[in-house]
Amino acid sequence: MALTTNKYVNEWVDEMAAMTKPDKIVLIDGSKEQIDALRDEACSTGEIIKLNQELLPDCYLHRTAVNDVARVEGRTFICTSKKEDAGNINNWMDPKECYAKLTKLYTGSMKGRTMYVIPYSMSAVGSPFAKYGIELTDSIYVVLNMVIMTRVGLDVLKALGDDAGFIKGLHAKADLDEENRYIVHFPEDNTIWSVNSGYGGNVLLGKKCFALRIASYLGRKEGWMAEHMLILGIEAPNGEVKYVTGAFPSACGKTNLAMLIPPEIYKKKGYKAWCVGDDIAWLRVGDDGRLWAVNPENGFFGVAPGTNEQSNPNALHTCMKNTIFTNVVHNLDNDTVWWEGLDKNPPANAIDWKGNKWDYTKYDKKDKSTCGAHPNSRFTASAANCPCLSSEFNNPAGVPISAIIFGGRRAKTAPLVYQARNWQHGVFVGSIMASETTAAATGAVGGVRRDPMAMRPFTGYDMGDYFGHWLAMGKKISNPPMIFNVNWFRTDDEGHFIWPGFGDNMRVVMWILARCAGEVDAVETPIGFVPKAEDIEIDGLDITVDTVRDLLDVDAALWKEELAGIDEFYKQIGDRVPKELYDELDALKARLG
Ligand code: SAT
Ligand code: MN
Repeated sequence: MALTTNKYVNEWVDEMAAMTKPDKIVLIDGSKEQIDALRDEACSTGEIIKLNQELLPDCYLHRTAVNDVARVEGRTFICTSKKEDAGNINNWMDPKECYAKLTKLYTGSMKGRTMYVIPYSMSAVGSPFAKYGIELTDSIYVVLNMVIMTRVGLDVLKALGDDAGFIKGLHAKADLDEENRYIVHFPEDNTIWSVNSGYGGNVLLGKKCFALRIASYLGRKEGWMAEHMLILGIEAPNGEVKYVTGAFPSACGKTNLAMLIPPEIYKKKGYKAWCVGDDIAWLRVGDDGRLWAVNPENGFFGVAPGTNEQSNPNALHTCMKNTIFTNVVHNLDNDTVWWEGLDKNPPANAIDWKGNKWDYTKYDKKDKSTCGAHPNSRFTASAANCPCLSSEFNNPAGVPISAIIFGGRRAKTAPLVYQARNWQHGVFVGSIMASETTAAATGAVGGVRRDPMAMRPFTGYDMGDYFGHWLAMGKKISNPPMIFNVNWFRTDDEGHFIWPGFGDNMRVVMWILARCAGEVDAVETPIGFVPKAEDIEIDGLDITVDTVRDLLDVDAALWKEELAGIDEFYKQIGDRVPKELYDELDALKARLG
């Protein structure tokens, strides 16, 4: 019997099954009975571990293979027919060659296994933003995560109808062989293939693979944008809500900013903060000439370590039920979970992320190999669990964006906040983003790398063309958001963060919104507009206006050192970097003197 009523879906599933040879094919309808049964099956095989159902209802623990704990950028490819279209920043493989190479790896890889067919929607089914995908996978863990992270079910097939316009994702765990791990994208074929991994970002194909790499490609073609951005709403005491998006590299605090708790000074005046999204935004120009955003996801795949009652109580509460924890510590005494930075009571009787007995007394903050939880351990939790979820979360029209905020981890150069002079300059500001690397991708942690718009690992086409698309979008938005850059991570001479961060970042967002409303002045510097120190609210903080002044300082000498690096990076991207951005670079040079 045919699997669905859509012949394109059926033909493609048949073709993939002929290659991978699963014993069984199961359509995921998203029903509670089906998902419960899959969960039970995964528990019985040890793929997931059921946690204390009184303390953590419907929560489970999963451990990935030890060699499979983060996205693998070196093994991620964009396979366009012309190499130039993938650009110099992406890894490229010829599509024909890539299909052939991976076909060998997939062939027979699902023998003895079940192939699950997951119909899913990115953003609310039926929304003008919505795009549909089908992921084929032999991993129940993937099914259970996709059910949380996206909208899964038969209504997706219904909305797709007889159409061929769905994103075809194929995932096989195969042998989890690192040497043969590939995450490849064929934007011209709406296809994603992933093999030999079981880690979230590599295998939850709706997330980075579709909602960023493929979607960015589609967005350029169709005149919209797919960005690595959180979406945050700030509600004023009069009930009016203003929305901002924020682009930060992985593990730089997007989830924390997206779920912030307002500092006391704002709370008592009646301000509230609402989370629309913590990782990905799809943006379109509305009839009103503004930029409108939706979060295409339906859950959070957040970094666990450092999440606690102070840093992000909303995230903590979000993952206290119906959550899958990956690579955290298992507390055997009460069947709960733990991670570094959760609290000061590491469990004495525990298993670490590798599945070994863990001795917390040997834990050394400076030696990551002694951690109980992997630094990139994660929680997968439903957006609906989030105490500060915006009432607009499911609004098919999205929310109007007042400001776009770029940011990264910089110990010195970037000030706490600055505002771009206009859209074009803002695109330049985004394009020169740089950040110290984190554990979210394999590789060295802590070096500075250029990460334009936080999209370096996620742009499905040439980076120069991507900048060009930003400039082109600016021409279509008659009432564009203002563009800012923030840096929460400036350090003092001993390497301590100066700015308190977390919920107190709202103080900076409030200045940003005041600028958007034309309510506050700013000081012009060579890099853009910075606040007057006294305009950053510090009531309730133990830092002084002078410290804020230091945080806002623009060190011309450091910026002059940046110039050569920017030029070099543009050259590396290649000849599609728009002239406008070189003009901006020249103008910056001139302003720095
Ligand atoms: O691993 S994911 O790509 O899903 C998360 C991240 O790195 O931002
Ligand atoms: Mn991310």
